[in-house]
Amino acid sequence: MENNTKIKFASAFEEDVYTGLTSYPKHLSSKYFYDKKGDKLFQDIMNLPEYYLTNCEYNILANNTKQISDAFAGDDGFDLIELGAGDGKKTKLVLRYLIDNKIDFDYLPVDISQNALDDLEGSLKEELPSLSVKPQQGTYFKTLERLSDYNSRKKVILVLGSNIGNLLHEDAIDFLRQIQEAMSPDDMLFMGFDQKKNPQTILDAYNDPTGVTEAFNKNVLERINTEMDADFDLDSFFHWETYNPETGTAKSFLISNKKQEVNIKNLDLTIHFETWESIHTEISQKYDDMIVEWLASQADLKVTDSFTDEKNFYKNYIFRK
Ligand code: AVI
Repeated sequence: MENNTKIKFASAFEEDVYTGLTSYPKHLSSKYFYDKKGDKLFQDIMNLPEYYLTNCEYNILANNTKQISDAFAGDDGFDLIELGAGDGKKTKLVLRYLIDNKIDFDYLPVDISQNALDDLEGSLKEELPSLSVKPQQGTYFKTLERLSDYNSRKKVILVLGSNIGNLLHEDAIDFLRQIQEAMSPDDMLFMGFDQKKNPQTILDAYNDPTGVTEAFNKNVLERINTEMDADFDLDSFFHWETYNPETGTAKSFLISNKKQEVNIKNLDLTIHFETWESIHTEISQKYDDMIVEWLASQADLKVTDSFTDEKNFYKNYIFRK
């Protein structure tokens, strides 16, 4: 372990790059995939035929709209808080049903990016003009804390896309616990979890032949090049995916195809790579009911219902306190 306590870093990204690339084995966090280009690449991934997650979750919401919306609404009004709303394509199924059935609710999409919220609000104004939208710019947990007694009525917290899968179990429990702490006894959490399945289906989803996933993975190197004045040669790294069916963990790596040195000027750092040396960049955890129930219990939550698609590829669970 390197001692980097005396180095002044301009950002958490710089510090994480320093720590990750001076560790053995090397690692970088997938949270740094996402800038303007990374967001666009992820949109492209969601349209890939191999990336079944988005379609499965859309189908679950489309085939169970009434049951899910009725569970959200209960007998009185409520508020729907969505963490990381994206383009809202899936959520609009539920929003439309709630409006058509004259349910009293506000929709509060939460995102760190004001741009993403502005785009979503624009499309909602056009498609669902009578919807009451209250966009919330900020981090998930600061916003949840701030909203803990918004309208002082039931809250439903929505987290779609199996984003929890990009966290190690320990961090996933932390994530669930922070949500649990912001919930009142009547509140509900509705969250998507990609399921364990044929390992080949999973490998294919993270290994598309068009190379979009590879470009997405390499975007972290591209960001280091532009934001830290580094000289990663993107052609001398390739994307590699593994899946462990026992643990349900898919892992993405970037592998150096030659012995090389990379300079990161802003960190005053030269990194040496051996031929075939890896940088671990992402985990995409796959689940089954036992793992989800274990995570929930660790966070003092209970699974009370779930919805799946006909192939059991993906599942959305309802949690209560
Ligand atoms: C955002 N997250 C749930 C995606 C996943 O499936 O792990 C990110 C992704 N990485 C490669 N393809 C998609």
